[in-house]
Amino acid sequence: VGFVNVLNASTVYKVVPTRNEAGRYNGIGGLSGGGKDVYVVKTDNLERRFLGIGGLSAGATSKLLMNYPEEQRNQILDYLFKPGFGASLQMLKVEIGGDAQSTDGTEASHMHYPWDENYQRGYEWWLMVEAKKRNSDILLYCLPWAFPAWIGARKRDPSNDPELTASYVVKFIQGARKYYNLTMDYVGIWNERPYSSKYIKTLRQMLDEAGLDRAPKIVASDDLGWEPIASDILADEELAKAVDIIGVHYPGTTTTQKAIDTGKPLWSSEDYSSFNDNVGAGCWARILNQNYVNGYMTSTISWNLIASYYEDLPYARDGLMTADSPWSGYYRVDAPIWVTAHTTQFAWPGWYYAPQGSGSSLLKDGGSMVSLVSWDSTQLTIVIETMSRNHSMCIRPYLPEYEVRPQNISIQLQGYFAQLTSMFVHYSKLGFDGEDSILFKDMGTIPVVNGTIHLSLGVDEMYTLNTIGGGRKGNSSNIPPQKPFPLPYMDDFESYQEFMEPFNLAQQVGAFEIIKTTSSHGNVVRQMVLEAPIFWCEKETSPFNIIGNTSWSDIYVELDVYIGTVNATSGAYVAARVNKGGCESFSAEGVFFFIFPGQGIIVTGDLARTKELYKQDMNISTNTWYKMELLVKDGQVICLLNSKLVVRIAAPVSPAPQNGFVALGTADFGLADFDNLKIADST
Ligand code: 147
Repeated sequence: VGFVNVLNASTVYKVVPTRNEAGRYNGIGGLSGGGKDVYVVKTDNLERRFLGIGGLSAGATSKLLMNYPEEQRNQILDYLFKPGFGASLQMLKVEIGGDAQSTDGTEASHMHYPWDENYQRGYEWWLMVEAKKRNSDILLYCLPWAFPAWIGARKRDPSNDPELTASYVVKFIQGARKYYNLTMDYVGIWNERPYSSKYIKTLRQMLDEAGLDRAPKIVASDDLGWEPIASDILADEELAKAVDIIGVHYPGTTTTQKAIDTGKPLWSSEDYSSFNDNVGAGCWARILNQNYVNGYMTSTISWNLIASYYEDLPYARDGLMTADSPWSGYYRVDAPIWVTAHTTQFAWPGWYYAPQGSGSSLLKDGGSMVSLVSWDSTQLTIVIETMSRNHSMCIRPYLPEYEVRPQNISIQLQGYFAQLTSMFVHYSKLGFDGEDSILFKDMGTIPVVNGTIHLSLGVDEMYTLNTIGGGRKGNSSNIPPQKPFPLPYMDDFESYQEFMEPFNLAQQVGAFEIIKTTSSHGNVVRQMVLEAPIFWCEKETSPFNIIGNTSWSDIYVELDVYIGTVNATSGAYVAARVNKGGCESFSAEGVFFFIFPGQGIIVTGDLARTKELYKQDMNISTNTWYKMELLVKDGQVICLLNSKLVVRIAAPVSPAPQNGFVALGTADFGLADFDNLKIADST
């Protein structure tokens, strides 16, 4: 059972793990000769500091996480954040909710209205607290995708009134501190949307004057290119002072001379967004190394942190791991977690990258290596990846053709590290075409002889050579089996704390939160948004909240609905067979049963109400609870209002969706209350 396979009589060692042993590398001495390709690691001229690997919770990607049974929830959080256990993430970036759709749902704003301020909404606060509990050093970074309408001061543009927008962002940062003792390390501008230099400078000034004991650094501009931010920084001294870090999205591992000339740290502040199978893991391994090797980037953040949204929403499973089944407790620890561990369990923010050509470089026969040195220059970590092109494509940008071949390499340590006699080894090989993967395997040590290490690298492999030791592959047992969304399903919302979002209702437009009332209804779910927000998506229609399973076809839904008179919506609905969410929500189709006080009822085939299936004038009152029932069964749509049959029509036929989520919501931005949701199969 060899972990060390002597390829030829002399020298080159291939770490060949077998699947069932504990894998101690039995360091064989007497190395000479070695790989034809020699990589020199020089650590005397260190410049750029590694600033950590992060995960991004935004666009409602963590929606379903909070509702996991406590045991599994803790296990999942450990895989993400607990040092020396799993991904051991060093940075957590979160959305500053803006009451608007931001990819897989809407995240609530801390200020729905100018007169409103609330730090109990959503799940980002909770997530940050859980991350900090596990790693008090984790760095926090926040960024808005969208803004409530009032932020634009009568324009749909957060740059229109810089002081107003900055005070809104500063409040979020102060609230984090005041209510959760969380210190924001970094703050961004507006995700993938235009910035104004004026706003960035105003934000810098207001952060500095906000009485924070440590004001966050500004990252700009979280957009898809290095321009115009790099040129703007070069041309404007005051802007250069305000911006601490240039953060770019999906850089394809490259940067520009202008970006380098700014002298700022360069980050890939959003990257990955790839399905988390082994190809996704290959993508992540390649960009984690090559964002530095090719593009000088010293931090890379994964969108998303964890795929905790209904799988049929956009960008299914584009997270480091998957937890989208809270009702069963089932989750998956996907390979990107162990790819992350290859760096994060052996190097920390503040360490230095060895410069390109002196320990960080592309490998001659494909792949790359980076060398990281501790702040005091006593520890060395070398991360190597050899991901082939077809096994490491990311969602974007296009990946040019390249070859990776098995190769023998020699790594020559110079200076202080030349005296090492061995280094610890962790190893992964991503399996394809039915082959098993080996993930984050402890291989013991590899000999260093005369400062030289010989390695025989295969394809789609990772090695972490390190002096620090440790490295632990956390393992939580008892992952429950996956089950479909349970039926019958009932929620009277009484178990929630006020201002929370109902757990399984994945809001796509609008913000729905638990409000305590003194009526016999007790807790209700209230749609809170009064005015169309400053969208992140191209457009939004009516507040829209989905739940359940897209395989549902014949289904029964029951819901109590109340529409008042002050700031109220004009109508409200329950729906079935709903086929869309995310930025496409405006075009969602299904069967929608609406009531409009003072008007009557309609049944439509879409959320936007362009496909009317039935209409009837009827006396419906404001300030009154109605029980709405929608049954889709055997080719019929049946609606009841206060237990009275009001609609019986043929169900729309294909191409109208024949299956989909259940949904509820309001006809326009405005208040409505919902209670006693029941979903059952149609029998
Ligand atoms: C990014 C967003 O910033 C994320 O919130 C999330 O939506 C992510 C999903 O992949 O995508 O936005 C992008 C949308 C489109 C492109 C790039 C980023 N694009 O077409 O190049």
